[in-house]
Amino acid sequence: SDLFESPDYYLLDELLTDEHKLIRQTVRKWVKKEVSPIIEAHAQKARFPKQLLKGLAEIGAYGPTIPAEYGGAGLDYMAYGIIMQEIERGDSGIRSTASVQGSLVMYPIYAYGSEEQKRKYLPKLASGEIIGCFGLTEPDHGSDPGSMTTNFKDAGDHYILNGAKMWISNAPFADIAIVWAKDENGKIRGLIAERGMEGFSTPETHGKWSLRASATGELVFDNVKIPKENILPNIAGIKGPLGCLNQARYGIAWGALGAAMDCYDTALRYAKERKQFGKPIAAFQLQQKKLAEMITSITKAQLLVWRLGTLKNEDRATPAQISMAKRNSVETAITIAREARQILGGMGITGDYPIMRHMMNLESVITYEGTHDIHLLITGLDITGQEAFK
Ligand code: TGC
Ligand code: FAD
Repeated sequence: SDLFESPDYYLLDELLTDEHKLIRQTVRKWVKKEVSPIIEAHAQKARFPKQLLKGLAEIGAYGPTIPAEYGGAGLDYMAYGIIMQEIERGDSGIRSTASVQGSLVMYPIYAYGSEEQKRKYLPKLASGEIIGCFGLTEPDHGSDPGSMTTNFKDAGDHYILNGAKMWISNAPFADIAIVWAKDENGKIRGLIAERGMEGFSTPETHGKWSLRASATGELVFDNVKIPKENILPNIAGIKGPLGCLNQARYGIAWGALGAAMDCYDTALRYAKERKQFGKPIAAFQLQQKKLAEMITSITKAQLLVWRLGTLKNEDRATPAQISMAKRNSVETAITIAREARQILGGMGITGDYPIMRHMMNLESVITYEGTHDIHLLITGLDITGQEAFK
C-alpha cells in the first residue's frame, strides 16, 4: 500500500502508533500527487511552487505541535518528524517552507508571544492564509548570530528598526517576518515585521545551485516603524532565536532522512533494472557495497531520530542531542545522495531522477540551521566542557 518504498530494516514501524502511520500515509500521498510531478520543473526554473502553500496547510505541515486552540494540530514530536520526513522525500525546499512556518514563525509566537499575538497570527499561519519567514542571519554574521548589528530604538509609541538580514527562506513572498534585532542596550529581541511597512523590502537572492525550488531573499529595514505591540514580550537574548532553531533542527534531523530514503529507493530500483556485462548492476559487489552501506546508515539514523523524538515528547531532548542528530542525518543523506548518483551513471545527473536535485539541496541543508562544523563544535563543547567556537 505504500506509495514510496519505505526502508524499515529494523521494523521501526512497530514503534509508531496507528495515528503516526496514518499521518505518514496522508502526507506521503500528498507528496506523491502534488510535489513529485512538478518539483523538478520548478527546481530547474528556480521557481517556488506557490500552489503548494495551501496543500501544506491542509496536511497539517504548519506547526503540527501547536495546540488546536491556536489552529495547530496538537500532535506530538514524532508526528512532526514524520511529516517533515515525508515532505523532504519530495524536496528539501518544500520542507524548508514548512520548517520555517512551523518552527521558526509559529513556534516563537507561541512560545514567546503575547496572548493577543497568538490569537492574531497563529490560526492564519496554521491555515496558510499568511506565510512567515525568520530573520536571524546577516551578511556579516552567520554562524555567530549573537554579533548581529540589526537594531531598533524606542521612538515613543513605536520602535524604529534598521539593518539587514540575508539568506532568508520564504522572504520574497512572506507576509510577516520574525526579526531578531538588538535594542539600545544590545539585548536581542524578536519583532514581528509586516510586508507593506514603509522602509521594509525583501529582495530575492538569485543564482542558487541548491534549494532552487525554495525562494530565498534578504530582509532590508530602513527606518521601519514597528508598532510596540509587535515585539515578542516574553524573551530576550540569543537564547530566543536559538530556542526556535532547536525545533527546526529537530525537524531537519527527520527530514533529511526523507531525501536519503528517496535516493536509496531510486538507486536500488535502478540497480536491479539496469544491466551491464549481461547482468543487473545490482549483482556487482561494488554496487552492493554502496547499497548495503546506504541502508545501514539510514537504519542507524532512523533509530537516532526515533529515540530523539521520544526524548522530545518527554521534553528531555537537549540542544546538543538535537545538534548531533541534525548533523548525522544530513551527513547520512548527502553521502547517500552522492553514492546513489554514481549508481545511476550518466542518468544520475539528469532531472529524470530526483537524486541530483536532492544532492544539491542537501548542500544548503548541511549549511543552514547551523553548519556541519558548528554542530560538531556543539557536541565537542558538550562532551569536553571546552568551548572551541571563539
Ligand atoms: P552561547 O554563549 O553558547 O549561549 C547563549 C545563551 O543561549 C543558550 N543556548 C541555547 N538555548 C536554547 N537552545 C539552544 N540551542 C541554545 N544554545 C545556546 C545558552 O544556554 C545561553 O543561555 P544563557 O541563559 O546562559 O544566556 O551562545 P553563542 O552566541 O556563543 O552561540 C553558540 C552557537 C555558535 C552554538 C550558536 O550561535 C549557533 O547555534 N550558531 C549557528 C547559527 C544558526 O544555526 N543559524 C541558523 C539561522 S536560521 C536558518 O538557517 C533557517 S534555514 C530554515 C530552512 O529553510 O529550513
Ligand atoms: P559562516 O558563518 O561565514 O561560515 C563559513 C564557514 O566557516 C563554514 O564552513 C562554517 O562552518 C565555518 N565556521 C564559522 N565559524 C566557525 C568556528 N567558530 N569554528 C570553525 N569553523 C567555523 N538564515 C536565517 O536566519 N533564516 C533563514 O530562513 C535561512 N535560510 C537559509 C536558506 C538557505 C538556502 C541558506 C544557504 C541559508 C539560510 N540561512 C537562513 C542562513 C544559514 O543559517 C547560514 O548560512 C549559516 O548559519 C552559516 O552562516 P554563513 O553562511 O554566514 O557562514
